Amino acid sequence: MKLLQFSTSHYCRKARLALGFKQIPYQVENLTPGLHVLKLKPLTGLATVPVLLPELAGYPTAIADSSAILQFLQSYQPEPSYALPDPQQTEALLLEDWLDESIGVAARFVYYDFRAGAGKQLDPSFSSQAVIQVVRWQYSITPAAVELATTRLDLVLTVLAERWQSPFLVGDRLSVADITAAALLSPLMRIPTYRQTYPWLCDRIIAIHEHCREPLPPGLGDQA
Ligand SMILES: N[C@@H](CCC(=O)N[C@@H](CS)C(=O)NCC(=O)O)C(=O)O
Repeated sequence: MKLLQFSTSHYCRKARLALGFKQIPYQVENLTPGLHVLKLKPLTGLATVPVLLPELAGYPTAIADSSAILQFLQSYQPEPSYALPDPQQTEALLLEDWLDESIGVAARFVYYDFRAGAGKQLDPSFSSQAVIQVVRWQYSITPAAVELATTRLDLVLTVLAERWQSPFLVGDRLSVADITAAALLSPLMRIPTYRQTYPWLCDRIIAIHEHCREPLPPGLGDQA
């Protein structure tokens, strides 16, 4: 299988965590932001990564969207499973959707705002700051939007502070909710105030990356 990705994308991290959990061998192809559309549009009709190419006879050529990829992987190789019995699976899927549609976007806003301001010294090079400015323009990352995103993150972190007291967000084993939360909140690990205020979040993100045998995100472990 091949994963088309941006190496820094937290949605691509989600797909890699699922592949790692299932121990499915795969290759990655890192696309160039901007040019990615030329490759993706004809394949999927969409412009976003991750995209999984199963490269197997009898399977779809390309699967777009991280949630669709996780669903495909679960049906392609049921064990080890991140599916729960119903109604827990429905709850996990609802959490996944909320995290995908709202929290992943909020984390992106807060992260790029940090990288352009207080966190500029992480990489002040012209090329890095130029990419950050393009992303801020592309997604309309304005101060007002960052404020709304910060409020959204406060809500999710309040909910998770209670739910992640046990190792898993839903049920008694790892689900799509855990994989999604660990991936989509990982950009916050680059921001010292989040690391300091939410040490339990660092612990959960580390534990899930270890469970899925995926290298830790920047800000945690050796890459801090
Ligand atoms: N809902 C999608 C969101 C993926 C997404 O937003 N990917 C971003 C990178 S983090 C992307 O490809 N952006 C490029 C673009 O929108 O042209 C998923 O879960 O896969």
